[in-house]
Amino acid sequence: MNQIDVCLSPELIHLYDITGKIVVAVDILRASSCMTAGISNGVGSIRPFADLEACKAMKTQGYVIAGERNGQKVAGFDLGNSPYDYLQEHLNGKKIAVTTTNGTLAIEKSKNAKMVVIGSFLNKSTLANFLQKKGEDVLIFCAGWKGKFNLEDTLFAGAMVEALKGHFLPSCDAPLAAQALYKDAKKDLRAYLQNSSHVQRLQKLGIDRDIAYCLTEDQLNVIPALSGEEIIALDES
Ligand code: 3SL
Repeated sequence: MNQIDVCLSPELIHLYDITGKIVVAVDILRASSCMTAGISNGVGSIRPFADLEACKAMKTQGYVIAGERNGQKVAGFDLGNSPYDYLQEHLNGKKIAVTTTNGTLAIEKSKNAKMVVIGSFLNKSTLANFLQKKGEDVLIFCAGWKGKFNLEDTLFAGAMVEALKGHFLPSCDAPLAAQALYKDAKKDLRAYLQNSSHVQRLQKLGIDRDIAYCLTEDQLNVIPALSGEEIIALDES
């Protein structure tokens, strides 16, 4: 049986051999949710950058540039890091270059994987079905916050472990812990996360509607995947 594992922070990724695995990069609030929303909205491609200046420079190459640091839109960028930014109609077919505090770093650190896909509650079941069909070992890679554990990414990891139980064997205790947390939280994810650090941070910035959107399960049926440097919609046909 294939194995499923969970890396709880980019600081721990060196402990995992990702070369033969499908990595699911996750930053529920909000980078991976934005990417899922954008690809579902018909954005042509999304190019992640950990480095802010490298991302900004993509403007001269015809990219729409999206930038977030500490929850806020970076001055001079076209978009911030709200899923609603990515749902704008005029972005259809456009190329976006994006940099965020944690999510784009996790993607950058995933590049040696066999395949990198983008996970969020928005596309949870579509992704679970895809991973089941592929039959490869899977690592759910939580972006966390500046190297630290965060609850929302871990809950999503647990949701995937739960969705894939019977098909994948947990590799260590992290998937078991994530699954237990998700089972505890799933009745009301929003309430469970009320005291979590990033929900508190985003609430202070007045962005409750992003939180609600990002925690809604199974709204979208796309699988954003890294192809070279760009995230595109995986063609499943
Ligand atoms: O760190 C990130 O990648 C962001 O998703 C954080 S925020 O939700 O935009 O603050």
